[in-house]
Amino acid sequence: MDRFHEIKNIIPKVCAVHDISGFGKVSLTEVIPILSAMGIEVCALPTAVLSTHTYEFEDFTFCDLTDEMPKIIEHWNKIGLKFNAIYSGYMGSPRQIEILRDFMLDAKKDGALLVVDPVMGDNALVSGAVYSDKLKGILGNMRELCGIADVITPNVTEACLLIGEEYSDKPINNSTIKNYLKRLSEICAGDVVITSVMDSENSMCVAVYDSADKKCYKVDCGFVNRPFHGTGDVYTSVLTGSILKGNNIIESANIAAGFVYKAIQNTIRHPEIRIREGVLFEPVLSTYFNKTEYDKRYIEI
Ligand code: PXL
Repeated sequence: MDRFHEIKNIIPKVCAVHDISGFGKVSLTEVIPILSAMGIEVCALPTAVLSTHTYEFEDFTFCDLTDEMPKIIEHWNKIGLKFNAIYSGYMGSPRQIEILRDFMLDAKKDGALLVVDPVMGDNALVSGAVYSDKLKGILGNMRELCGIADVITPNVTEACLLIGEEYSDKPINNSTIKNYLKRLSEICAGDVVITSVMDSENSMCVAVYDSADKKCYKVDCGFVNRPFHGTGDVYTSVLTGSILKGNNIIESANIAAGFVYKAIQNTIRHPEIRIREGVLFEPVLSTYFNKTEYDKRYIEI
């Protein structure tokens, strides 16, 4: 999967296709600072502008940018922009996914890495009215988008939606994890990373299918008995940056899990921070990416 290093930019350029939610730390307000701190340039292709994200907020504003997207892409084509990667997250409408698919297929011909986070919901609750109303339309398109990706990063809810499995909040054993990974790898030809997997009553992990060696892994995320919001976008931002820096999928999944763990530890020290405000990842940015070695948190399953 080295083709994306051949695209000649002074530093890697990632096109981030996400919404911008003004408050609450998800999507672009996480993707941009994290990838910048990793030494990667972010070009933003916003899908929507919201006042806040949609989890635990009511009456948020929502401005759909579907009609802007082709215009932005056309301008970029005109000035000859080439991306080392395209990383997509929250999409506001099924039509946006079609626009994104064509954009990704073009970039793939040039060798771009395609990372798709099929953002659709969490904890079985397809969170927020924005999600639930549009889910039906989005799911089919999202599945198709996963089909062209090099890496997909669904959480367990999204993994179940994609493979047509009933979601359960009970812990999942290794053979079920492997079964989900295998079925997702039939949808996506590349690597599969399932986030927020509860693998026992008191531990969480990330499950990884490495398409190069056809092996399954579990990356330990520790356990915290309090939910956190916005960690999926933090995780996939670090994962994408790490792959672009030359690490393989399991090393990258490991580095990303360590980053989220540290951000959560910071957040726990401040119980006054509400779930909907997201995690305190900012203090971790200045030190975490300078390290040459990271604790190994993964095992093969
Ligand atoms: O990736 C999470 C996310 C992104 N964008 C919006 C959201 C959420 C999760 O709640 O509401 C608007």
